[in-house]
Amino acid sequence: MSRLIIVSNRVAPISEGGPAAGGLAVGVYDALKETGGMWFGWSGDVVSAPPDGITLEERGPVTFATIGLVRRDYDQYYRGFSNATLWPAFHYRPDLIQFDRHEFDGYCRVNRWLGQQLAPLLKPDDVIWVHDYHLIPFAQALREIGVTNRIGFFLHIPFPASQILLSVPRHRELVEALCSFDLLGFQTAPDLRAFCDYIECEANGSIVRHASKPCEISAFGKTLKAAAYPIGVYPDEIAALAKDGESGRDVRTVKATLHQRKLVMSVDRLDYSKGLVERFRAFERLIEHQPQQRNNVSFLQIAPPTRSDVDAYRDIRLQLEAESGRINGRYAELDWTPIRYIHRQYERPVLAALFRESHVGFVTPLRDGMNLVAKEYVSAQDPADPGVLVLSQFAGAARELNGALIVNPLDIDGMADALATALAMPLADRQARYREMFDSLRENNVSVWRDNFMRDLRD
Ligand code: ADQ
Repeated sequence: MSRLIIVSNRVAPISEGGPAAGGLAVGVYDALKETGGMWFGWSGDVVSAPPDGITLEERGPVTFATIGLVRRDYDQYYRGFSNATLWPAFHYRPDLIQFDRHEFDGYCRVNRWLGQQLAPLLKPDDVIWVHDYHLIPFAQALREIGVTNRIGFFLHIPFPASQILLSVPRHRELVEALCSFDLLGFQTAPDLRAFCDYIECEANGSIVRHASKPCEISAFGKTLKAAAYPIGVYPDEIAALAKDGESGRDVRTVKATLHQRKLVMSVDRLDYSKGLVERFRAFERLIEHQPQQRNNVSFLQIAPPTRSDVDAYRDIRLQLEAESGRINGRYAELDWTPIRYIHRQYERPVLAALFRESHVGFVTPLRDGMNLVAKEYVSAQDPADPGVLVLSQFAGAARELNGALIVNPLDIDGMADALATALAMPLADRQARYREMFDSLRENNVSVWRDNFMRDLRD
């Protein structure tokens, strides 16, 4: 079989079977090991002078190919256009979009430069799979220098409705660039629909739709295919990690400090798309309106900072610190802190074990392509005494996890009510919901996501 070449902004720091590896990284790495191939992307280093070339590291049949970025490229391509323009726009926050034409030029320039670095390493029958919004112009860049290999693209974040996308200057160039891929993958059917709507209504393109095959798109003088491929996890592996971690130090500490109280838990990157402020307020509403919950339930929010050099991320951090301080100041008692807000990264086995310990998984993003935390929470539960997932209707995962209590993350009272329902839910109901969700996670695990995408790309 032909080699697989994965291209992503960052190359995952894989230590085989190691705790840092998330579902996506493990799924993609598995595919690479099966077919042999290469994982190419930014090393994560900002370097003082343009790098001499790519650093290659062989691990069995897989080559990790990484390269540093100079400060200007980092600022324009990564911090600028990717994270201050595309990320807010694609998460339906046009109010947060910052656009600078030099950053857009830098974004396109870095994509071309990365393409030029990769091209000499390619073999004629390699299949290339590009990931995420940092690399929208990557296929176009490769085509311009004569690369004819099959190239697919998977968008991990939502694809916005046309009216939102139109607020991004140069949107037409972005969508035209997307049409240089052979296959586009989206997380959910609504994301695919939003893309098709742009093609038909804004780009004068045409679409042939099929019931169980990717649709065929003609636009900008190109033809390509597109479909939804919801990303999954490996639920059995997560369940095993969670069980193993039950007696670990961190879990014992949390249990000891809970003193039999119930635990509501959330884990996110600290990002304004994750709905953290609204979530804190919903927990406050619960203890405000239901005094019997006070001193009987604690909320643990784990959220390590990310992208802290983008303004909007500094703002959300300050806002959350203020909210948790205010709520705790108002309700805390000598032996009870309502909200435990922890600003750091935990390893996967610890998170899995904490998920298993908690009575409610509270996952309420304002927008999210999929949200793997929701799937990991369900996977980690004890089948004999599972917790309840409270999930935002705006997470891609809400379309699959039918046993969750689905909430609107802007409806603070509705979220507080869902928390109360979850905390009081009888065992039989919890078990039925858990079983349905676990079975569906097993059926649509991350291998299924990867294999379906690769089948359609090779087709
Ligand atoms: P993210 O926005 O990062 O991913 P999510 O899917 O929830 O969102 O998390 C990705 C991984 O990071 C999960 O495996 C999770 O366990 C881990 N993680 C999150 N917070 C953590 C923490 N505090 N400590 C340690 N690990 C943590 C993007 C899109 C999502 C999409 C994924 C995959 O935004 O919508 O689901 O890609 O496609």
